[in-house]
Amino acid sequence: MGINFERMMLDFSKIISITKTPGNGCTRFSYSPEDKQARQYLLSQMELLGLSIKVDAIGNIRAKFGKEIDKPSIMIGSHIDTVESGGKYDGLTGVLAALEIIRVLIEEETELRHPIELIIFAEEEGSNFGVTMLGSKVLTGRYNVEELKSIKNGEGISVYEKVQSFGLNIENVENDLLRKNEVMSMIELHIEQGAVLETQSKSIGIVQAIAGMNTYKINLEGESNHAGTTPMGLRSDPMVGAANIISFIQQAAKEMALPSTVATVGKISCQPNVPNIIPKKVEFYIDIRDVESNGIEIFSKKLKEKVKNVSEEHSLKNTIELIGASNTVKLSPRIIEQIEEIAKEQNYNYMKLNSGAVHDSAMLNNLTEVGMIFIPSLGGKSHCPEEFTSEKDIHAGCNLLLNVVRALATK
Ligand code: HGY
Ligand code: MN
Ligand code: MN
Ligand code: MN
Repeated sequence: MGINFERMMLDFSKIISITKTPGNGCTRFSYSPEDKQARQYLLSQMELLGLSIKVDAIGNIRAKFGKEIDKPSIMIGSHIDTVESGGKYDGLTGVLAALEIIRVLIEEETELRHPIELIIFAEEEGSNFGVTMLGSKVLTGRYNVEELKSIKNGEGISVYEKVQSFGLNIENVENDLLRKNEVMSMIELHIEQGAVLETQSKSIGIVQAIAGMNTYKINLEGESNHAGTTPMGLRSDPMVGAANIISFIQQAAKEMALPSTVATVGKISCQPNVPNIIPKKVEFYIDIRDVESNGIEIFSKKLKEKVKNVSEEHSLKNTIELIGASNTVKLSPRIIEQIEEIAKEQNYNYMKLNSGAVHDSAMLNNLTEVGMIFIPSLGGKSHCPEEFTSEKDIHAGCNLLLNVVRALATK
């Protein structure tokens, strides 16, 4: 018996309608009213199934079922938070697949030797604070309560305050850490968010490695002055410095780093941000990724050198803050083999590939065996309203995950 696809699509249409930007993609930040509404719906579905539910200190939702509930679980799930005006499928597909798979396993009364655990990670996108995978990083002990008081959003509100005001008990972080023996394996179904499967005409991707990622916040400070009366030779203009560094980033990622290195500046701000004033400060974020473990280090070294040289040339003060970091993660050979065995048996049209996007399951890699299944993204587009994955591919990916979970849970 496969999943009940119509039932899953009912969940899907409910959740994608919960967005702050109707008509312009999905905007559902963690700890927002939209998040609360989506959580209420999903928690009510979990209660209907009689799952034992826990919402942890940072807002990860964990829901388990199975006779021997305290044995190491098979964990499936993803995230429901989005970027600003993001797509419908990023994260949500993996969560709804997990919910539907649990429904099917309960209905068919499969004899399970391990409990199945649905997880919905909080703040995967980092849309509030710029730190991706915050929920899974806190779950796995990468941030403590004190540090959560120092990570702040653009309005100066800390993670601690935001999560507390969402009604969670953030002080409980240390008690809610994931322990080594809790999870036997974690498998995340996710859209590829790239164009490899599509160009290779494959419907399933078995992920080998997940890119590492460094997020830097760069602040350049010069001298604000009158735009009309200040001679060009007497300026220390941080916007010119930023422009130099940003164009270098593109060139360096293309020509001076590893072929697998990518780098993006997707967020920039300027003070006082007035057309007839030479800026005082310019702040921008750099997202650097690579599936090769030394790629980020090679790039970061060149970046720091460039920031230093440009600051000297334009008499600017600079700060470079590493606000988020995650290593390249090679996924579990046992889980990859299990997925491939079933994909072969059931004639899925699959290939193995790496993930340029980061994913929560990578954060659990030192505590359990991790695998990921990708399904195609039309035109490789993601993190935008045009993001699309066909129902046929979603259905195939869910059924593959269901059969992998059955195999792992009955061993
Ligand atoms: O940015 C990412 O790779 C993920 O979608 N948060
Ligand atoms: Mn995602
Ligand atoms: Mn994403
Ligand atoms: Mn993810």
